[in-house]
Amino acid sequence: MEKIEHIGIAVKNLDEANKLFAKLLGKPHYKIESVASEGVRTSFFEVGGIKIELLEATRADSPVAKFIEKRGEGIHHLAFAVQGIEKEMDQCAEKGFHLLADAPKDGADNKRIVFLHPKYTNGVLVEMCEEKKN
Ligand code: CMX
Repeated sequence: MEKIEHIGIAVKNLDEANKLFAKLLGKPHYKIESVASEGVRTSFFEVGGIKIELLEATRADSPVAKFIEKRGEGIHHLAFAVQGIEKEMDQCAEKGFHLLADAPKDGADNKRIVFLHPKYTNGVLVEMCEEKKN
């Protein structure tokens, strides 16, 4: 793992949360992007080289909708930048972590992403992400 790439925060209403975080951070979000496969609409803020990703569910069976229903709004995941995501996945599996997919998927912000089950990481949903090479 190279560095924290972003912190994901589950919100009920992205437009309202964008206003609130802009007030808190003193600058607006720099982009909004939907990821249909994950059932989310996201927005990004940047603070000191780290991104904050706000996540709003776009359908009832989205992981974010389930999360908010069970636990309310709040920190949803911690994402680490990696180089060579397949190799990192193999190493995590060897170390006993539980990968939530067999292969990386396309995520927001031009990334390939994979998640580790929070049950095996002290209740924290961990994402590994790698910039897509275009
Ligand atoms: N952080 C910590 N714990 C979480 C969690 C999260 N984000 N999401 C779910 N859990 C916990 C639940 O609270 C529940 O705990 P208990 O068993 O103690 O009650 C347990 O995990 C199972 O939760 P569930 O609601 O029954 O949900 P599922 O088992 O169906 O799914 C998970 C859980 C993590 C496998 C699923 O949410 C997942 O695949 N997440 C990865 C994908 C994702 O989150 N995508 C959205 C973001 C996309 C993006 O960033 O672009």
